[in-house]
Amino acid sequence: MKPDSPSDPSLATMRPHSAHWGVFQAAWRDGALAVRPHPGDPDPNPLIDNLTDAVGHRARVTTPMVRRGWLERGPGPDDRRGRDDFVAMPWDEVLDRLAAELVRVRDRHGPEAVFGGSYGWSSAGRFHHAQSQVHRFLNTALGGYVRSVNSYSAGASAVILPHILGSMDDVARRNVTWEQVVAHTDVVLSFGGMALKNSRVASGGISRHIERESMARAAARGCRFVSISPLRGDMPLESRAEWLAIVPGTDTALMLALAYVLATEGLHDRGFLAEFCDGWETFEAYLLGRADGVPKTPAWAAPICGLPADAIQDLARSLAGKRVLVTVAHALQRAEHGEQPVWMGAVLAAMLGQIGLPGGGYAYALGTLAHYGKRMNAVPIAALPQGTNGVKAFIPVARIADMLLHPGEPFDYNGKRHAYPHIRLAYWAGGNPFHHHQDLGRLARAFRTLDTFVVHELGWTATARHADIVLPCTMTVEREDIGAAPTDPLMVAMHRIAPPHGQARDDYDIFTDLSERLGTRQAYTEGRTSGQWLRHLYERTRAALQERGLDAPDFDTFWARGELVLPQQDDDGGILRAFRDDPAGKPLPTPSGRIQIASPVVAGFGYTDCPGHPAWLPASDAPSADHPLYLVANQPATRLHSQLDFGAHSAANKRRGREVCTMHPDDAQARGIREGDIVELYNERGRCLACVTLSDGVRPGVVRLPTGAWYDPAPEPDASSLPFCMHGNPNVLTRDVGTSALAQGCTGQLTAVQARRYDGPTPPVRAYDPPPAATRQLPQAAS
Ligand SMILES: Nc1nc2c(c(=O)[nH]1)N[C@H]1C(S)=C(S)[C@@H](COP(=O)(O)OP(=O)(O)OC[C@H]3O[C@@H](n4cnc5c(=O)[nH]c(N)nc54)[C@H](O)[C@@H]3O)O[C@H]1N2
Ligand SMILES: Nc1nc2c(c(=O)[nH]1)N[C@H]1C(S)=C(S)[C@@H](COP(=O)(O)OP(=O)(O)OC[C@H]3O[C@@H](n4cnc5c(=O)[nH]c(N)nc54)[C@H](O)[C@@H]3O)O[C@H]1N2
Ligand SMILES: [Mo]
Repeated sequence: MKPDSPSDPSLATMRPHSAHWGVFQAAWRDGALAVRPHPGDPDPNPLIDNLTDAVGHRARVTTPMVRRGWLERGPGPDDRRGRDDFVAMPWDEVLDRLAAELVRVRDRHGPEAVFGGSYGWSSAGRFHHAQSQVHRFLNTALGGYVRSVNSYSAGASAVILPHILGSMDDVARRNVTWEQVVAHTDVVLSFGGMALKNSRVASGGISRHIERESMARAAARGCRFVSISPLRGDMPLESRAEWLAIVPGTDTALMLALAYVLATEGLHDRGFLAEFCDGWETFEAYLLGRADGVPKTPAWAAPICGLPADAIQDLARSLAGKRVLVTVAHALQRAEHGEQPVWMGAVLAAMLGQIGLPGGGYAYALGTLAHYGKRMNAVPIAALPQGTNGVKAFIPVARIADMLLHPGEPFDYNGKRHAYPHIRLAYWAGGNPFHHHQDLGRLARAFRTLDTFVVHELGWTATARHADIVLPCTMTVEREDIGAAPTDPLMVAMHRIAPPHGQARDDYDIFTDLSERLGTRQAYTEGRTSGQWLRHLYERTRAALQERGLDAPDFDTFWARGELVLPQQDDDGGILRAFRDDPAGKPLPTPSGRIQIASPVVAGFGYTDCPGHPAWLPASDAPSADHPLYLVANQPATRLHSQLDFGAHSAANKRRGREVCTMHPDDAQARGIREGDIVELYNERGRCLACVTLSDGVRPGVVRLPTGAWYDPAPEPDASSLPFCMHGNPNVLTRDVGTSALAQGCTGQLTAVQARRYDGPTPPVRAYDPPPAATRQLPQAAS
């Protein structure tokens, strides 16, 4: 953040813009971006500094590029994907070739052979939202595409929550707010913590980061925060939290033991269970051991969780009769059997009887993102309509490699059996599967089965390197857009700050020119330029403001002002409060209309990895003699996912050019590892290097390596060798299996590894260097 004093004459040139990590102001000066946070932001996100040197960085894609093997041999499966060189090509020619390939695939195999899920966060603007753009393009040009459902964020919870409470949106977004925590909560019992690094990010943008001050104010009033996590840093100092350093992946066992104490000491709210819940008896039989012979006592849980039995007992007793808020971070369900802690967290909250009361009950995922715990806007915000998808086939988002490697084979999902479609062409814009997916060696093999892989990117991510056609797109600061999120009152006129880099073009303009070639331009554009779309999309908000008799400036006024404050709804507690106040009149949207402590529907699916009530199911991917450490691969503090990993703030926090992994001093000493050493983390799937820092803020037996370092594989000597990342991408190590047959969510948060000091040669990280460019030896395509 460049500190401009208010008297700085260049202030006038600072213009508003917005990113997922915050609203900011910026100016283009001498080939770099000067940025500073929105003046109203009490706790700005340092991630905005990643923008300063990003625009002209060498990692940017400057011109359309085509992989040499694809150009010379045409579409088809190819082992050279990811290690081939690229040929630069003029826009007209590359779009002619891509249009011809789209037509070939559509006419020969139909749109069910095109994968357009294109998962990813892209950028914050509501119109140039790449994932919406690619969906709209595929719908209008091809009649549809194979889509993906759910997210890497909440793959398990998005499926289990509707069976037990209500939709993700109702349980995470429209539920307990930070205002209520400040005013009412006695105890925040937080599984996975509420790390400020995470809660300063919101999809679509955020203008005021209030989490730090909210926790400080609640703590000052006497609210007690208890953080259950393998990492101390998951709760900010301001919360004055107690830290219970649990063994990763064992929260369900701890919750069961807490429930056991409540149930056997008569501390549970029987009235609440009887009036608002179903299935208590079924669950109680399991909890007390009548069903399986194993009472879930603190003594039973203690060795599983690595916490003393009396600490568990004391914690349980301290909760009864208090306004307790149970939170469960997304991280816990990004793991094998990830449905269980989400469900059991709700059951624990139900036993405490506080669900639906202000500041009490269950706030799934509060503190993991800035769009939770806020009031909802009272007027709609801009969104690009995506059109109609004529293809029925879909996959749960994290089953991408399974789909590509096993076309035609069956998979289970939420009570039904489906079959994987046979994909020939994948189209990605706004996501980085070589960031988000697990077991990257397997993912690379999966992408090699395609005929054609198309990627729009602003940088040479590993995904772009594995593509056949790479189209350079603009960065958010190189175009105009509207910034808004449904839980933030500030709508932002995102001004263009910098000129487009190289030959980069907006995704919208690329799709417009492709649509022209496919004869579907009118359907895609509806006759509008991007500037006309912004005016059109703004109109929805303006009309809603006008209807409420509020200040409803026209577009040009909004644009000149730079921002517009939107009205927000009352802090009404959402569906859980409504249900508590009127259980008969406002039943929950679950099969029984009540909180489902046990679910006959889920039981009826017959999944052994997700039974009909929450249960402790040990993970198969747990530390072993060969791989004795738990790897926590969590969200990075210095960037959003892989975005702008090359940016100033992210780069400044690397060490010796590599990602930093955190290890307990005892684990380091046992391996002869010292502060600042280069270490190798490895298991049966892959290896990676990282620079180590030692800290007693991680539980012994746990190493932390955050996600987001761009994948930088060493050249593979042969096809059978394990991938070896020079930079520190933990997804070479994580496992590519679903959470369960119910949700099939991703399990990237945890895996088992071994670590050793790395004394071998440490080649420089090449992740940001553009791939080798070849000169073309082919005749120009006739177009
Ligand atoms: N091991 C492990 N893996 C994880 C997780 C974990 O905890 N552990 N977390 C998971 C989670 S929660 C998530 S949400 C995913 C995130 O995974 P992604 O959302 O795929 O990650 P991003 O890095 O945000 O990818 C966005 C990409 O879009 C590009 N982009 C930005 N703006 C534009 C644009 O305007 N147009 C185009 N065409 N491209 C653009 C960026 O350069 C970037 O490459 O990762 C998941 N992966
Ligand atoms: N700076 C930054 N912020 C982000 C993101 C980012 O990439 N960068 N990504 C955003 C996105 S898309 C999402 S979905 C959210 C994700 O929010 P989360 O998924 O909750 O975030 P993580 O940092 O992966 O995990 C939070 C903490 O959970 C702890 N944890 C891991 N496993 C266990 C376990 O088994 N038990 C317990 N008790 N704790 C465990 C870890 O110590 C970890 O630090 O974050 C958002 N915020
Ligand atoms: Mo996420």
